[in-house]
Amino acid sequence: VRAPIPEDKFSFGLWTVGWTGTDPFGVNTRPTLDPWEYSDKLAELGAWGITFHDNDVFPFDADDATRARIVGKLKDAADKAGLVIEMVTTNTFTHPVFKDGGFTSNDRSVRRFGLRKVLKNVDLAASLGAETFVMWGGREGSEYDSSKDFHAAFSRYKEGLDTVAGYIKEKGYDLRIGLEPKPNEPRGDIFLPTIGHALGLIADLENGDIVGLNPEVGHEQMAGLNYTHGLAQALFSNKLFHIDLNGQHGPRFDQDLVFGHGDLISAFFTVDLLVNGFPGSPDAPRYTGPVHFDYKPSRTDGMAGVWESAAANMETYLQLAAKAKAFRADPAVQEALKLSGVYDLAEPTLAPGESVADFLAAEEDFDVDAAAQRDYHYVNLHQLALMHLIG
Ligand code: GLT
Ligand code: MN
Ligand code: MN
Ligand code: MN
Repeated sequence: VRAPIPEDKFSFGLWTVGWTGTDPFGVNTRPTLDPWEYSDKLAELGAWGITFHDNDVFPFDADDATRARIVGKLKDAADKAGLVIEMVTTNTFTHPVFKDGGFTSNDRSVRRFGLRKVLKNVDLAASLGAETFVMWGGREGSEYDSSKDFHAAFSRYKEGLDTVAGYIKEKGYDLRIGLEPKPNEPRGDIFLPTIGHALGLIADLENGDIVGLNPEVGHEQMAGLNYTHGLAQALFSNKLFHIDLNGQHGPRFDQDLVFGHGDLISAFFTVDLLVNGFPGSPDAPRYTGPVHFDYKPSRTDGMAGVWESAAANMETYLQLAAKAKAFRADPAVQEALKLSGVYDLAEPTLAPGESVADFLAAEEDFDVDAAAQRDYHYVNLHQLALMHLIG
């Protein structure tokens, strides 16, 4: 498989390769580098872009001068390395002040502080030319159902999102918000646990036109859900603004493995959707944004392992992309897709101009028994995919 090129639009969060291995049971196993050391190395590996939280770059309590100095240094390094800063996000989860959330804390003074931090970071994102502003509400949630007025919590979440989206519009920034769902961890239950929940809230926003999704593989799989289905529904609603690719083994703690190191066949069909689109719906929305990896180099790896695992994400994606292309181009697969009726689903159920009355009155020859016995041959089709994947 070929080496990554800028056209692949591979990007990485600075917090991914920058994770030093601290977890709830142990301290760091790797040193902390400066942000530009991570970005230089990512560029060398063939990445096209980087992303970060405000506090991946400058400390939580940095004054404006310090903030500007450090950000300027990173921006220079990114420019020199030819890296795009495609997404910026805000850390509203590490500092203890956010232990009950940023937008949905029961403490109003915390909510006002959190909203200011996010708005200030919107200005930064816009000034750096980022196109997406991710909002992962990691601490928006609860452990105890007694602890929140949930109606008020959703009202405050909505208020916060509408305020940020309204501010972006008012300033004329070329920025869209990507909500990132996650079912749990660090909170017992996080608000907006899945893609579907987020789509529901977005539909209730006043400024929802610039609010979409940044779905993460592992987060949907932690909820036992199918990531590719989720991407498909987000695309259907024109809300797939950004993606976080990684690996996960079903419902358990958030593993953030290398892409493909979890459910591999699911990863194959995710890439198939991304590079080939929907098989029978050529006019359907397609994802054209960055291929962003949000993984964690395992704690058992050292610094060499950090760069090996970063490269592994891109290598896996490129390998799966090549296989997905070959899968769709294979005449045997095309035959199988037809035999399974995959292309037939795109045909509307009612005829053009057919009224419900006409439809109900129509006398149709339909052999229930024959239709009930139809063999869809889905297993054979899936086996063809598997053979392309492992062959
Ligand atoms: C945090 C989380 C990730 C999100 C980041 C964006 S924050 O690292 O675990 O899944 O994408 O805020
Ligand atoms: Mn994750
Ligand atoms: Mn994560
Ligand atoms: Mn993520």
